[in-house]
Amino acid sequence: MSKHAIALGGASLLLGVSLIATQAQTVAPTTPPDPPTFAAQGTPNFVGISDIQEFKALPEYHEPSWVTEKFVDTGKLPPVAERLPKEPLVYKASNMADGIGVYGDVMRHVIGGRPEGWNYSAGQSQGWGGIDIGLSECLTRTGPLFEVKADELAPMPNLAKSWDWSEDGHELTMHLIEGAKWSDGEPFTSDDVMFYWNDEVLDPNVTPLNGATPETFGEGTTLEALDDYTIKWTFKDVRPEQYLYQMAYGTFCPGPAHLLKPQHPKYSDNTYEQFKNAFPPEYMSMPTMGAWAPVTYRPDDIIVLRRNPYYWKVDDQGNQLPYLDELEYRLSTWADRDVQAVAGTGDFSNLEQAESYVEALKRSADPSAPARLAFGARTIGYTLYPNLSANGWGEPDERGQAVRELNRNLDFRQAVTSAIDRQSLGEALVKGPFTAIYPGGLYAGTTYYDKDSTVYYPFSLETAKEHLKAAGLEDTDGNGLVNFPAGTAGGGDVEITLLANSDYATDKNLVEGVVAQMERLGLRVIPNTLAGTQRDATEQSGKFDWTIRRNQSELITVVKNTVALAPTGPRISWHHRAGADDTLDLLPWEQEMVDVVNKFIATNDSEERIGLMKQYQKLYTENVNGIGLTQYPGALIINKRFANIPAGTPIFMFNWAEDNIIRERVFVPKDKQSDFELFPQTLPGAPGIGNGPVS
Ligand code: BQZ
Repeated sequence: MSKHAIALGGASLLLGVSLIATQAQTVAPTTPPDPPTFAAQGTPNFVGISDIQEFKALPEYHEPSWVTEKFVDTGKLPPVAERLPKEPLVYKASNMADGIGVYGDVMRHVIGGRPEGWNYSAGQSQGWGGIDIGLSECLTRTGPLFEVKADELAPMPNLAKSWDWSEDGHELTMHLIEGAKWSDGEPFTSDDVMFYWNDEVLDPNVTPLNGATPETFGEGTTLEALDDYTIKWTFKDVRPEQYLYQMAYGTFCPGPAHLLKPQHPKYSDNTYEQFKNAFPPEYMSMPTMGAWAPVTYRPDDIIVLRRNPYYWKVDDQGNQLPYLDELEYRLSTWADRDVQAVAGTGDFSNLEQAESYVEALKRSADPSAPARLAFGARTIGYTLYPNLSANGWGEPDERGQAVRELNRNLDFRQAVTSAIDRQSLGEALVKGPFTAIYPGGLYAGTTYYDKDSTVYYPFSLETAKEHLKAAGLEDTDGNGLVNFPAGTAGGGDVEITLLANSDYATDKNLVEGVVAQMERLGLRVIPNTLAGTQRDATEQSGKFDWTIRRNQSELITVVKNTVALAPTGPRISWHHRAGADDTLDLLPWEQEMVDVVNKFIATNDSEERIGLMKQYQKLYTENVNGIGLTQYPGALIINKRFANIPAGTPIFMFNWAEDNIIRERVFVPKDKQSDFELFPQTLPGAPGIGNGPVS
């Protein structure tokens, strides 16, 4: 490896350049081209968190009249004031786009996943598409932060309504919402929080959905309950405020301990598998702190949820939320979600598959179209990740191990990224100003992105082939494909498996593009496209050579899921986890990335943070930690009868739009209300197999 200073467009960058033959017409790394201007992007009304919500007791509370008549007056439920906590979470009407709402109606979601069961905190998926987001209330909240002013950006209080740091900054005392209840009327207390921490996060036999591990909250961090409504964290770092983002969706959303604990192997004769499957999809009214609870499930057909009578949030007129009485999740495909939302037979979609853009735009342009479509920022991005573990993660065979060694070779990764024609990958998805050339790393257009710190290897097959040679790969049998060196995997053609999600046309489209472009380079790539949950499990087990993934929040926001920016723990990184001996065999530049990320978490100085993320971006893109494929904006499609949809809502940033729009305060004006509800004027019944809605 040697270092050169090269003038690039006036910016000088110190670059690690391999000793590839300079006589071939090779192209040197540069900074990436700017993304095409995308004028259609909506803009949020930036506010402070205190403009959105507060916690306080109100003089009076209200509920839908049919709840009073059919449930309270008949003694089936206590009065609303007794069902609410001492100080409910109060949403301020001044921050609601259409103000105080009215009760009634249903939001009809369509989803591409399928429920495995209701045990989220033991790792079961409910089918995605907003169903787990709605059922899982967490200590803090981040979805709505897309509309929070940068200088006031911090996780929003949620189940934890306030917190204080100790003088020395190592202890964080959190005050939980007091007197709140689960949807079956049982009290929510620190027991629920401590069961999640002690018996799920800290228990190596349990992996909550969305993968919380002890390191997610900082190595050596402890948590204890001081009383029913007070918990105390103790951190090694001083005031690592970063971890408050980890206490939001998807990593600190406690489940109902009063039902889960009796099923846990520590407190029963169950195995861990029996514990995980103790609440199958047929089990109805699984207690939730969310606004709606499941009342009906028909396999491959539909899940229906009805309003939670114990929901602990109100508007500032004292109306108990949610406004919508019912949520439906049609079990179909993600592509069908777009079609139904545009057609008006469904009510909501995150338009995220670029292939559907032109048709969706055409259909929703018609003034009489049932749904409105609004683009947000370019926050949908795909990256190809090489598996960087060479010490056993995923138990690779001889061929697999040889590919791991190649993945850990810089020239090999430079060959792959230089052979990626991102322009044509993007155009194969959708023509027009949507897709941007994305080298990998932090996204252009986001807070911590710095163009001059971003190393881009332009598309050049010649350069790629030079890198491949420098990595020691030649086509020794003349069939157009390079071979492993003699003595490695039988000197056969280099074959690489590529894991991807078969639930999305975009993922499959990108796989086709990568396979064709790698063939040109002389690499045989074999697709392994699996349905969502299977794909996720295969990736988490390390059983892949390469994986294509739609990136999560960390590469957009940096502050959300920061720990996942590098292998900061044995089971955190998407593409480099601990091997059989529980150790991580990090490459030197990976260790530098880990150090930079840990420094970022340990400081709250904004200047220092900006500097650290420049270092991170340089390390990531120069060393090709991941191979960016494309980046484009998504669009929110919502039926026009719904009100209180915040302006400029991105479909994805800190979280998905199902969280970002704050569904519990979305409503349908009386004169626009439909008769689509399947179980009007009913509430969730008692938890149990087959228990339907009650009236
Ligand atoms: C949004 C999201 C809400 C998961 C899932 C799905 C899983 C992944 C990812 C998205 C779906 C929708 O994404 O595509 O628009 O509704 O659910 O949770 O891809 O397979 O594991 O990370 O969020």
